[in-house]
Amino acid sequence: MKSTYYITTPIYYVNDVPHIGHAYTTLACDVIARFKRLDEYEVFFLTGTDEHGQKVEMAAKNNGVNPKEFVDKVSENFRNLLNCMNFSNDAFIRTTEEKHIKSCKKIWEKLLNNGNIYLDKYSGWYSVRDEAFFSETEIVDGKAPSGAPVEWVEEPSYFFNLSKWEQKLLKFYENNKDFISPETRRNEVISFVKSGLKDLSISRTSFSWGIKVPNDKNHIMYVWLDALTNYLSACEYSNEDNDEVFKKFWPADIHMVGKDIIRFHAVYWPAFLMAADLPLPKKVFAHGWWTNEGNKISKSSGNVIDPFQLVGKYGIDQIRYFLLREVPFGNDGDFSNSQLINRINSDLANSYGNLFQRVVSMIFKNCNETIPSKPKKFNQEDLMLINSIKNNLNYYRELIDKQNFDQYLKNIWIVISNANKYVDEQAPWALKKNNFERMEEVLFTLVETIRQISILLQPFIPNTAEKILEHIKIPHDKRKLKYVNFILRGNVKISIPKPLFPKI
Ligand code: ME8
Repeated sequence: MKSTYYITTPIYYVNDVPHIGHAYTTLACDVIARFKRLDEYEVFFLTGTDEHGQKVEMAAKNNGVNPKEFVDKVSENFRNLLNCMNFSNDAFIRTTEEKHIKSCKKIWEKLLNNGNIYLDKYSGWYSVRDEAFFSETEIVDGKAPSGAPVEWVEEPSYFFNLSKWEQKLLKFYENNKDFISPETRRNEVISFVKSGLKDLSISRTSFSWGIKVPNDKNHIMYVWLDALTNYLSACEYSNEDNDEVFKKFWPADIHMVGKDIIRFHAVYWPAFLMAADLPLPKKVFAHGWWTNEGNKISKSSGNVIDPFQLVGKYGIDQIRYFLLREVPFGNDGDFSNSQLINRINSDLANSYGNLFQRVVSMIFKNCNETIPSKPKKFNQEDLMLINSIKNNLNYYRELIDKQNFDQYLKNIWIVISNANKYVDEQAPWALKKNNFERMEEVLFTLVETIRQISILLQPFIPNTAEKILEHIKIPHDKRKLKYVNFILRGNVKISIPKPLFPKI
């Protein structure tokens, strides 16, 4: 039986337009999901939209439509992003779906029956933009720590007994060192929990756009309890007739989030799950924050980077490559057009694109349009190149499991650069005149190296990797990771290649 792998993105608030930050999180998940599929896992890759709450209700009102009409329309923007960036998600969950509503009610009842919910009154600060409650001590200059405006709220509310879970959470972090990544976020979360957890308000009564609390029709569920539960709903938590999918995929292997929402995923979510007697996800990774040429990205500053426009201008694989190569995953990053153009020209066009172009053109011109057959022998230089990826497959697996995308790409680009050097040193054009057989060995070694590189690049730049593998006639069913260890047979006809990455 195949191993399974369940990976999730945050579900995005529909009131926003999808921007580069949303594309970034989903891209990271897409790369991991594609890699795991290549490594023969049965993958469940989930994304979706967060459609309830005060923020969305207000946005609908400002647009003069009822919330349901509004969310039906704007959640479409996030579905369009999937095509635009070539994302391979297996499911798209909306929190207005029936099966999600059922899941939320189910988890609420579980928490209630386990004695973890009680009715009281909330009085304190609330930030609609963050959809979060804040105590007096957290308020900075009259605002939430994120800079969002806050309002004073006093209303009856159900509470979750979060304080009871403080020690259990700390113990869980201690026993599961990889649960929160990277390390800085882990430390941040641990010190937050150590500073003392207060019970959490989990219902609201002053607006109505949300899921009704099962035992009290005057309350709607706090939007974060509703939103986090999507990870259960999507794998059929509330399907009473069939629990196969849930058993197969839950707990999730990784929740990928931005650092802004780590507290919800690494504190509240595991506490809710413990309290509901459900297994905990294996990892929460909180990546860094993109700014635009040094400035915070926001709709109000009008500097939102539109992924649809970027992809239209530069190409899907170019943007996918840039986002994961430019900034070590986990760190903040600054988006700059000039850096993007540099990466496209130097890494993609001059290095990888050029390697493919020159090797395939030489074969086309000099070897009767046919990749030479596998040589009888390889010399030391050939083997160095051919084995550099083969011998390190487990290292690449490890880099993906650590979400270390830039290192993965850097390593591959070292091989690309070595392959380009090898072309210069072996000078196949000179061999053509005096040692045709050696020229064939050299060209074979190069195509074999390109094959391995392209198998490993499929998760990152799927369209281009596919074009290359097609071009050198690697059958579809021989593109999985394990086939890196096989070797090309050669002796297949090829056509003249077109440039893969036009220079900008
Ligand atoms: O928080 N840089 O949704 P959201 C990097 N609905 N990533 C960014 C970014 C930026 N500048 N801006 C946004 C919510 N993101 C909740 C989630 S989950 C159960 C509920 C990404 O639409 C990043 O992943 O505000 C961040 O965590 C997420 O978008 C926030 O999306």
